[in-house]
Amino acid sequence: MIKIEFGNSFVTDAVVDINYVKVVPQTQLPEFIAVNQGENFSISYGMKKKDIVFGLGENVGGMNKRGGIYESFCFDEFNHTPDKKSLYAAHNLIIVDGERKFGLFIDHPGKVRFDVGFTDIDTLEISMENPNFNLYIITGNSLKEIVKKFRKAIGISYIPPKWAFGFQQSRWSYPDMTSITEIADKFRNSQIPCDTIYMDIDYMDNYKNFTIDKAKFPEFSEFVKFIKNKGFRLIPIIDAGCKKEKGYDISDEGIENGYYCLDKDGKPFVGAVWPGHVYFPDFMNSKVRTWFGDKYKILIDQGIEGFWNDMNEPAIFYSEGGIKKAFEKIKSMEGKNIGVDLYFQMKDTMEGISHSIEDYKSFYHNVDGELINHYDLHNLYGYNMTRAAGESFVKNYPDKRILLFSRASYVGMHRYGGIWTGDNKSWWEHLLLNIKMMPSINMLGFLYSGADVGGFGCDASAELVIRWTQFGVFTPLLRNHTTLGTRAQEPFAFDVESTDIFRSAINLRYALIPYIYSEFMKAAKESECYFKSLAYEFSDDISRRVEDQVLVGDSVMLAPIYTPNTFSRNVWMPEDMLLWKVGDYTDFNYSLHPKGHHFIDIELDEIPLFIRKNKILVIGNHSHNIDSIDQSEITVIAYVQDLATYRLYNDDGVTTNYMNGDYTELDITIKIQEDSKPQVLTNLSENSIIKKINYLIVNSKGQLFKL
Ligand code: MIG
Repeated sequence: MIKIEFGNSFVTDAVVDINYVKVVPQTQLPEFIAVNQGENFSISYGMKKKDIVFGLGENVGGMNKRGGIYESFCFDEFNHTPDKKSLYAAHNLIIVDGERKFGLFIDHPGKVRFDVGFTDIDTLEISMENPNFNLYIITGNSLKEIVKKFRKAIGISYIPPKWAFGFQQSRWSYPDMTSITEIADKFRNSQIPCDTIYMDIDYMDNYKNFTIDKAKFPEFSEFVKFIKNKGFRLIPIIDAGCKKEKGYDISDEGIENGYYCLDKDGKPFVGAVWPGHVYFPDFMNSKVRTWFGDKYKILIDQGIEGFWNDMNEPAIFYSEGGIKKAFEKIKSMEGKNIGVDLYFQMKDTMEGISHSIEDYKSFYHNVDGELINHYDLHNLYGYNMTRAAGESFVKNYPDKRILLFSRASYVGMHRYGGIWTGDNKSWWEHLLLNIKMMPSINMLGFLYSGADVGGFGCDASAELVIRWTQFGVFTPLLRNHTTLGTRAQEPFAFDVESTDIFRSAINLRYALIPYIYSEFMKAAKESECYFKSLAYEFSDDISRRVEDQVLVGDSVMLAPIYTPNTFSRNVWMPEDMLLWKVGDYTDFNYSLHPKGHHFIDIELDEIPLFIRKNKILVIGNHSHNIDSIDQSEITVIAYVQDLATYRLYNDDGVTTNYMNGDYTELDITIKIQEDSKPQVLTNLSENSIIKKINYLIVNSKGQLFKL
């Protein structure tokens, strides 16, 4: 990977391992990349007809980004419609996969625009308002190799505790002890596994970060224990903005120490979010990160073990200055005959007060004594909020894994936490968007990620939540979440039959933990992806164009259903495959299919799971939560033509001891010669937690061997 510096770029700390980077002068820019110094600074590449363009992480559009314009500008975008150009993240990695294969990472904290053959069908043009940036060029023989090189340079992905791979339930909000307890009991009574319950903004005292509303939770730490005894962990939300209020320690301390962002006059910048007026911590300042990060301890001391960081683009409903101007404008219209022009002006004035560029340009960060305008560093804000928490966890609790994920992100934040994909809607289109986004997000190292299952905005039908959950079974972060005032969408919120289907799907998730966790951990350690597009592993022309199937780890392919009233679909099998339509996971049924196009029936209660040729899937048992799973028995499910091997990784799931070699690797080898019985070999040791291994091995003739 080579690095070329343009102008004087801000140090983002996205790339951390310089061993993988060679700095070269601009004169060594490869001849296929052109630099254009127009009104906006841009670089461009002439795409070939067959080039596929992957990347951009969390954004709209497909896996192949060709034909669209995308912008990196972290934004509180609650309407993920196809006309949008950005969501909450700035993931400036783009990979051209054609005869020439290379990746470009534009390390730049301001707005970056990617025109991927929209304006001119064959031109990839990347432009910036500000010409100070570092360009990284990554070459390799395959998409996989390019991603791996890039990932090595940006550092190892965040590792959550194992219980964070359980099913998680959220809504805005379960506001108090009664509602949370009720949800916990409903999970247990309906015998649906679940590990966590989320606390959205209403748990706080007047939306003040790190406080608890005493009326709703008189004895908070007792309540945390009470819920934990039922087998659940509580996960509170933390917002970026801190309430401006004399006497609130976080407000006061921040002001006394100059920890908040400043306006042009050097006074603390005041915006508004939930509690009305707020200050924004200056996360670009390392002292502020330490200060804010250590505040999480207040909740950790009360028994909390995980957090989600929200509104950190940052979202600003309005600023003091912005709303003043808006009122003046509206007042000036009062009494006038409001026709088309004024009508739209009035509407735009009110809508324009939120997340306005003018506001983003009106405050400053103190970076080592130098004041830098927020707009120029905008995309680093959420990243550094999550970094604040992540760094403080490592410092204060070096042995413990704490769950952490964020809404906004930039490249490099994957070292500190995961991401969820923000405010989607209960639309089928957003289930498909989720499927397409997962491989892209993984390329950036955000392995611990997922969408709001069932959709955040709007009311959801049982069928949508079922199909979404059936895909979510495979996303590391599996959380059902919805907004204020929508129809209940927990797995027990619909009819009895739906509840049964949810139970089977979620039971499968828990049974799959050995595989999911093993593949996740190996992906993190080896700078690999957990979710992959087919193009990642297969180079045939059809695999390269498939947009609605994904690979999960090394052994599994998915072809989810993502449209209503749909009970069959086309599936491209890039090689011979075994299909297991999973209803009840204890019932192994299967069919073999040769490489090619297939039209497959899939009932509402079935999850189609494809096992690749000469690959192995390992499952265990479900339980009501991760901690209580009996790990002594596993079942190896394999489709073997001649030879299959698998390495099952495991560790204690809660400490960081795995970093010092405290983990286990079970090697499984299965050999089949002609029609004979499979030969099985493992390195299982006597002191292993696993005491019994069952085998379900299918050979190329479709014969099943149960050993
Ligand atoms: O804009 O805290 O994306 O998950 O429920 C609303 C309330 C603010 C946005 C988050 C969403 C959360 C909600 N928050």
